[in-house]
Amino acid sequence: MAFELPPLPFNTNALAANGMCQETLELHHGKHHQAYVTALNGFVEKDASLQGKSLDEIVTLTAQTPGPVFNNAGQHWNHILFWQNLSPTGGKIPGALEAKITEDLGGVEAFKTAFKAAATTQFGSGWAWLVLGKDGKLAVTKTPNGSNPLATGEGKVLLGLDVWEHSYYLDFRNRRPDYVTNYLDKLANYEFALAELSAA
Ligand code: MN3
Repeated sequence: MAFELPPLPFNTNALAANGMCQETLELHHGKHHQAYVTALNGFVEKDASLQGKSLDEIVTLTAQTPGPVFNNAGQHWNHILFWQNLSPTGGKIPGALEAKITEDLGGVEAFKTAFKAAATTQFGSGWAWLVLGKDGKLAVTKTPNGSNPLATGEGKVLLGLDVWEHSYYLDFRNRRPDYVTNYLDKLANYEFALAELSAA
């Protein structure tokens, strides 16, 4: 069973008023994410040891020797998460999540400061994450390129922000910090993060 590009959970113009335009979503989902899926399927087709494995299994299996299979599997995994954690009504932190953020990270402002620092200091391409660590506490982290907290064993992902240039260049040009701030204030689906936290 080949891997498939999941549909976006909103229309491609649904985030335009919140700082992510239709063209960004069409290219990012329809071209970039699709390319990772196509490449991954090509590798699986040629490698019997990968056939029948779940995406999580492939990411975990290839994490120790990162190469093209890991990069494309990781990016497929990351983008599946990414679309779910964007919302046209994003930016509002539910009370139960805010309480956990305050307890573990020192408050919403401290969380946003830490997340912005992770996202803007990730040199080159990569991702910033809010994870529930194995110690049961929230943590902010970052990974390069196609890696993620599943690969690094850093815990369960609640939010992940793509900081590859293709995710923000049409909307924010070179201003990655503005893209990150906009994401935290207007796009981040904190309801999704809370649902993931509650299911953990
Ligand atoms: Mn991307």
